[in-house]
Amino acid sequence: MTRPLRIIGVPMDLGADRRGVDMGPSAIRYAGLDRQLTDLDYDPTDVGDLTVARPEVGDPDAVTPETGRAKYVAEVRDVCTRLADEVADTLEEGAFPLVLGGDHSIAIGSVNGSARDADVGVVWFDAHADFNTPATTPSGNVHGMPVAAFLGEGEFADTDWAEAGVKEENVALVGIRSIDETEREALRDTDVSVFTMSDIDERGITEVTEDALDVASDGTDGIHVSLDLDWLDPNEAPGVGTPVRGGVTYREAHAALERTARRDVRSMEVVEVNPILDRSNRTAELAVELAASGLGKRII
Ligand code: B3U
Ligand code: MN
Ligand code: MN
Repeated sequence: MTRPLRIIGVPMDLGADRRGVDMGPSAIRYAGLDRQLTDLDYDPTDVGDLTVARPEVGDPDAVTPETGRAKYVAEVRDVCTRLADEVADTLEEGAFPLVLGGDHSIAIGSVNGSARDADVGVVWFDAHADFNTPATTPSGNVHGMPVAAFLGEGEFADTDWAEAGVKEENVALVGIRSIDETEREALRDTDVSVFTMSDIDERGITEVTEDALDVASDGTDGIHVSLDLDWLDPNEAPGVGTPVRGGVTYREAHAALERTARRDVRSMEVVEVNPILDRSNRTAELAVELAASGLGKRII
């Protein structure tokens, strides 16, 4: 039986410093997403891209008492609000939401949509912890804040668009190797599980991924999978805005997503593909392959 799935493109680059990540959804589609999904017995419907304001229109330096320093936060909020509706509608209609970024700020919308009518856990595959707030951010970029945002940290507390009602103890960050001192301190005060690259070195990707999936599954109705392509080593995924050496290998990434597919995944996003910085669409192709593994593709 084919399973209905919706592809939702979010050509967002307002949460990141480098232009080009707005072309991620096109590059991922061009890399053969639809065909992969059809081969996997999904029935994909591509709903197209959400409209995202051009950076020239917004005010990058807007600082308000509510938001502190968060570039283009009004525009990010607008996109995330619409994305949350789209993801929630998709789930309500019995389809699987697959969100294509765009920078990682869009996760605020995806997680809110996924968690609107259910208890959701989150597995966050990333080089970065994305746990800054407008008060701690070194860059002002909202793509460094989505985990703090959907957990309602700092200025995001009690917001109607950012805080998603997800429990800290159901959030697992995996593959982390670049973390700001303020993020480290803030994370120590939470129940978020942080699995670093050192953990993967010592215990292996399978064990670490299983632990992360247990965290996200414990007492929840399903898992939201957020895959930032800079999770991988830049040798594998050169087309990202903020590459960090020492990431997971091609095989480790597939192994992790294959384990993920065995669980109750209810929504997924692939983000931070930047075709301008890529080599022959390699990173977008990898995003397609890994999405397929996460959605149940097996070698045999
Ligand atoms: N932690 C830094 C850098 C960063 C976070 N996420 C990405 N880069 N992609 C920041 O700006 O918050
Ligand atoms: Mn990220
Ligand atoms: Mn990252």
